[in-house]
Amino acid sequence: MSSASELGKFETETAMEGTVLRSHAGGYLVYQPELDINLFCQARGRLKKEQVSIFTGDRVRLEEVDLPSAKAVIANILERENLLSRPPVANVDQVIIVQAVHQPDWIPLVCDRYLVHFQLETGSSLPILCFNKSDLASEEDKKSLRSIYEPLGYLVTIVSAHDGEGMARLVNLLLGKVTVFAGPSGVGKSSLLNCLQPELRLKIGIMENDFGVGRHTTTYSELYRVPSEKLILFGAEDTRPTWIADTPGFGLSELKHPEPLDLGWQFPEITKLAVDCKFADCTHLVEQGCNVITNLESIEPSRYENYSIMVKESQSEKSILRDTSKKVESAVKTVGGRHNKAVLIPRLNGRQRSKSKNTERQQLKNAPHEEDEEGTEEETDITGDTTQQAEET
Ligand SMILES: Nc1nc2c(ncn2[C@@H]2O[C@H](COP(=O)(O)OP(=O)(O)OP(=O)(O)O)[C@@H](O)[C@H]2O)c(=O)[nH]1
Ligand SMILES: [Mg+2]
Ligand SMILES: [Zn+2]
Repeated sequence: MSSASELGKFETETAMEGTVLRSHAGGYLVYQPELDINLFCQARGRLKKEQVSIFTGDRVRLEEVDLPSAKAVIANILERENLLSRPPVANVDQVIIVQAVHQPDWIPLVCDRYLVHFQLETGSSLPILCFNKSDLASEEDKKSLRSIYEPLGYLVTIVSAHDGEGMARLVNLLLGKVTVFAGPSGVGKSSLLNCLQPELRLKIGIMENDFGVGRHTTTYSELYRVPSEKLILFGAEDTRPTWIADTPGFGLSELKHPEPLDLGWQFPEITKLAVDCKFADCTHLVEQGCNVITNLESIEPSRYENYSIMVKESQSEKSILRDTSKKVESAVKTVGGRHNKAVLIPRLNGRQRSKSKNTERQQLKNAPHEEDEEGTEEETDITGDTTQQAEET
């Protein structure tokens, strides 16, 4: 990469474009390909005022490029091809889900949760599965991982950032693409980038024991361009620009929560069988005439178990939501419906309600008799709305 001072004064009349590598000190680090330099950029005031979000991977139009200080202003964001919500990276060609075979031990349910999340995120393409730390894995481990996922159409790479095993195949998958490395913390996402490009010296977790691998060592998403000479070292046959986003490991609570009936479509083996189920809204869990249940022996047991767990979770989330909204409905009421100005306000209990003028008059008329506790009263609530309601006893 050239340094700004080497390039001297650069004619900046022509519009320049760049790629956002990451947020940086309240601004952004942007790579400009023609100059082959990184520029520290601030967003134009208008973008800030309009609260326009700028993400790693966004392509932007640059103005006021000042080479000596390597600074510029982001004038606009160019149209995005796509945007992942978690991790937030724009213009992504593919996602590689990185997991460790051991340290931390591979967990099938976690793997399937990540697959579902990224399939929902990307809509079309199947994510690639990358199992790292193969130096800690037995041949049996590797065979069993492949045997679960390859027959379903997933690309499986088994690699070691420590001894370089499998890296040539991984590099060929990366070539010419913008790839996001995503997955749990401590599985070696940053280590894989360091393996490809040792000069990056990315911070990696400290291996404390088999389980306590550094928690969230990487704290922000950053896009790195892998130089072609590095790719060639790993046997790449061409030199197309290759980008990798290293991202922080993220927790299960941040994964997408699909609807129960959408989950079947995220499991290719269930989708294939579901076309012959008796009911269109089959959950494939208990129904009579379910073609998935009839052919259960053709599905890898851990996959069906994970599918069932996710569907049941999603069903119970939905029923909790329904119950909560029922409780909310009975605890609030709508007032003032005109001009879309209806608002929800809490219903008051008897003790908190003030008596309406009519009720007060009625009570004076009836005095000195005791107030009839079973009677009705008009309730005036804090908004001044009057409603007829049975008095609570
Ligand atoms: N044995 C072995 N250990 C590895 C390998 N790759 C990474 N590690 C170790 O795993 C630990 C975590 O690696 P990181 O690269 O920080 O993991 P990460 O996925 O980037 O983690 P976060 O940034 O927290 O999301 C470090 O102690 C690495 O040395 C590998 O191929 N084999
Ligand atoms: Mg990391
Ligand atoms: Zn079914």
